[in-house]
Amino acid sequence: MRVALITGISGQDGSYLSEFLIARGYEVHGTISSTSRSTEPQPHAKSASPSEVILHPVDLTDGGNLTALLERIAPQEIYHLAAQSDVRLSFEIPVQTANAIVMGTLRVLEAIRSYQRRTGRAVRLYQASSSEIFGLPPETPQTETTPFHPRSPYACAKVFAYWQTVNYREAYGLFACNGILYNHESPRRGELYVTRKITRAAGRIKAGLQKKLFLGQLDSRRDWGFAGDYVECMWLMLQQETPRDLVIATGQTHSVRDFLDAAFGYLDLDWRESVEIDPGYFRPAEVGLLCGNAELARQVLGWSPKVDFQTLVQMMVENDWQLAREEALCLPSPTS
Ligand code: GDR
Repeated sequence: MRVALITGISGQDGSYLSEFLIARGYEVHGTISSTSRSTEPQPHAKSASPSEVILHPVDLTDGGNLTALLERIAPQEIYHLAAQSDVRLSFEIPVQTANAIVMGTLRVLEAIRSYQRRTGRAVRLYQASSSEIFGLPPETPQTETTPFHPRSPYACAKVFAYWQTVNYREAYGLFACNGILYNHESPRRGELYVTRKITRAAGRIKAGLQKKLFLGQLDSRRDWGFAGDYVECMWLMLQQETPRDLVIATGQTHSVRDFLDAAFGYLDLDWRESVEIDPGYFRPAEVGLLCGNAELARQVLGWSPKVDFQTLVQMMVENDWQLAREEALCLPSPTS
């Protein structure tokens, strides 16, 4: 039986990835942090059942801890997803963000190197890179050769993690690769990311549970895909003969306004009646437009996204409209 370890398994991607791997017969282990913040995406309670995933409370600030875990479970594949992944929050807690991403990734790489040296067993590593490393890109769409221009403490940390992964591959021959994933969403997305914040609010406004939705920059454009599609790439990248860094994207870009139109429109609502701008959500440096070209992933992995923008929005709105109706049913009636 193949054994996989997912760091940060309690997030959206860990949830879809663990389901994906279990369906392929893997024994799936996951690390969870006892210090994870409320801004992290939701636990995967609704997906892979806890009995099918073996969880290990591992502090990624303690490298020895991780090496001991590798020796115990002997994974062939490691998916390093753990991070502080909220871009806006990274401006408020840059040091913790760097600790989690920079040192967390380095510890994973070092743990693998020392484990391989001692046991002679090969391990493959997927490193969750991000389109945020392009920040203010000189070209659109971006490819694997587009220069990086990170625009947040989060993105700067991700640039370090990217190059450290490349460095371990080149210096020590590690099978390690970076998936440069553009924004990927789903009904399991954390509620502080803009898409889920919008679909949650649309459902609650429709159900009469909420009146206003406070947002920041509505002109930002992102290449939004479906997280369930993207975890397949993580796995495919580790099944190749040689490790490669790949851009994973849909090639379509939409603004936050477009997302509002689609989400509120699906429930016959006009978002202009509910949305107010709160400058508190503006970022000190904003990433205005990201759009990826995943042609190389298509050639190398034979992958292309299955879920388009409209379907993604519908999927999220339907889920959150249902949640809001359940929430409304649980509320005491005004007369009781
Ligand atoms: P992003 O995702 O920063 O692209 O990073 P997010 O959904 O947070 O923001 C997208 C855009 O929407 C604008 N925006 C708001 N964002 C949030 N969160 N809340 C708001 O109220 C709001 N109003 C407007 C933002 O300014 C931004 O321009 C995500 C994360 O998952 C990263 O971890 C990952 O690496 C990248 O995607 C790829």
